[in-house]
Amino acid sequence: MFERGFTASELTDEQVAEMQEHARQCRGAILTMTSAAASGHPGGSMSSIEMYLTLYHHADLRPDDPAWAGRDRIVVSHGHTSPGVYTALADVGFFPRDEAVAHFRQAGSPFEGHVERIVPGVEWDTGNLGQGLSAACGFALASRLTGGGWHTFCAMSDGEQHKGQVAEARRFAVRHALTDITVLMDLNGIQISGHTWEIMPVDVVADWHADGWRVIEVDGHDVGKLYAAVREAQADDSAPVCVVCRTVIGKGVSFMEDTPKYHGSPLDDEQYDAAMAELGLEPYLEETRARRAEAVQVAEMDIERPALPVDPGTPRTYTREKDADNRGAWGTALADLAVANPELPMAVLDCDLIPSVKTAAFAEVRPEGFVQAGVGEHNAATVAGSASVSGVLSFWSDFGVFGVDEVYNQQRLNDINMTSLKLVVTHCGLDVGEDGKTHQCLDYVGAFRNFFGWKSVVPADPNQTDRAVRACAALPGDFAIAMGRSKLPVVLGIDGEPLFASDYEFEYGRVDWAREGDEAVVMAMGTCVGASVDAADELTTDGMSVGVAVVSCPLDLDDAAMQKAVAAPLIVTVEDHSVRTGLGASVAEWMADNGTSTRLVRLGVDRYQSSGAASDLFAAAGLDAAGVATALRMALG
Ligand SMILES: Cc1ncc(C[n+]2csc(CCOP(=O)(O)OP(=O)(O)O)c2C)c(N)n1
Repeated sequence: MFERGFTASELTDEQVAEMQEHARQCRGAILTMTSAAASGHPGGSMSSIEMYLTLYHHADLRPDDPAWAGRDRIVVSHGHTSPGVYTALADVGFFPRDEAVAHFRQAGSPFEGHVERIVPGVEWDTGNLGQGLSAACGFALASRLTGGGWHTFCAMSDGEQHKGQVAEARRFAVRHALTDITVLMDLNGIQISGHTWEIMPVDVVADWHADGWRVIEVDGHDVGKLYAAVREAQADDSAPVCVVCRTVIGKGVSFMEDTPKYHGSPLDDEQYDAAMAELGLEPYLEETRARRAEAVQVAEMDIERPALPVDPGTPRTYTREKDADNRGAWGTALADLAVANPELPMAVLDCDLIPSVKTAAFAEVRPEGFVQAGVGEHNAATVAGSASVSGVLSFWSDFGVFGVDEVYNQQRLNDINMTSLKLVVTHCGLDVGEDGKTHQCLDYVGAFRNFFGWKSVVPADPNQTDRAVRACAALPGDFAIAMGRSKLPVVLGIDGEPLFASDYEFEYGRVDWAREGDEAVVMAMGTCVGASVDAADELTTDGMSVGVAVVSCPLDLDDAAMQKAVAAPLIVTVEDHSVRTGLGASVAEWMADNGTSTRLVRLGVDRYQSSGAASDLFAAAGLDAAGVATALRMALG
């Protein structure tokens, strides 16, 4: 047993010898599990193993209570070295080692090819290289905002130092003085296709220095020196510290050492026997293969998307007397939430768009929760995600094209990590206006359609925005609340009163009816609702009966509302979104799944439009009131 919290000033000779023995046993386990699975990454696992043992033996963790709130957070960014991580976690008692060795990379087992949170002791699913340091920044930020007081460690590889997101995260850590992050970098000089200096040379020491980190270099296989370096790094409050561990891939088995092949190739039976003999260990591949046929015994971590106790405050009501924009309503609701929940840790990530995404009011009332990430969206997406699983109500606001399209894989990885991020994207659709094609985010529903967890909310006016923001803040899971840029007329009900005010409550998935009618139903989303209501009113004046359904949750259609809509002979969907993948696609899918054959006309965006006033772009795309009315008249004959 070693003391936790890096309290001992140094390792004794006996402890060094003990740790070396742990490392030897772990190397044998790494080779056995990868050979039994006939896949996996033994080389980097063997170069990183002393790093992992140092962290898991000495960080402030409770292997018998892996979810203990005050634990130090350890993120392993090079998730392919899972054999090293699993054997080190087992070494300190998180689960029986045999289970991980026998069931590595086996269908149904938690011991997946890349580290996953379902394994006790793993904090963040990785494997998409370059994202781990950002996750560590989110954990460190959460420690500060919640007062949790934990230290955050991040293990990284040298291959991933090519990635731009790593540089974004380095600068973010320094900008926010996240000095309680310690990085351990496995500098083994090898990646998949060869040596790092052949693939893409990176001067890691200079890079980390240049961004304001302190760098300590150490022999990553000398457990005594490694312990001392990490202890020194952890205690340093002047800057975040990167401990560069000089290592050898495949360390401990001569024919594997410094050989790129063993980045990702397991040993065959003959090589395995030779390697185990060199390590001085008895082979146990046959027994492992036999155990592989047995059921997995280990208890997985029970992971839920967190929901925090949020007081929604008092909703605001916007009226027709003064047009307002949805983004202004979002910014005001956000500041209201901060005021209504003074004790609730909140973070709002910004990527240099304060005036546009309307987060200034929040920054005013909760300056410590306002987190500037600069033009570093990949980092911001991951920071916001990991903070959201650590007791922080976490928002990120950006333009749609940056918060959705720029960071598709980061949002996908957030989903896999069961985050509870509230993404508020403005300037979506043609409503971005004069910024033109490059800024037209036309897939804010379609992109999230591909993920299994994300929910998409597209409010119709400032009143619905206000209530949706307050409601989503209290819900578990990832929500993308998408809106345009323009000021919008408040949507009125048939009684002439604001439809989304008074006793209206936002309920995820519910469709709201702005008009009733049975000759046709217009199903409209977001910015297009106002024009759709105007068009329906125009046709009603001409004696036709046209209903308008306001769909704010296009990925989860309300069955009762759909049954009502398909009772009409015609449905027209209207959206400021790609007509291929948004609301129209959802309605078509629902109709096909439910065997209905109502005529469907889909209005939306079918090409990137030019740069110009949003009203002109809507008119050109047939998405203004005149365009919707014309489409209705044509379809109704
Ligand atoms: C973003 C991303 N791009 C590509 C890959 C594919 N990939 C897996 S491991 C690896 C090279 C890794 O080098 P290093 O992390 O230094 O690993 P080592 O050989 O030391 O184990 C690559 C390119 C990936 N996992 N993630």
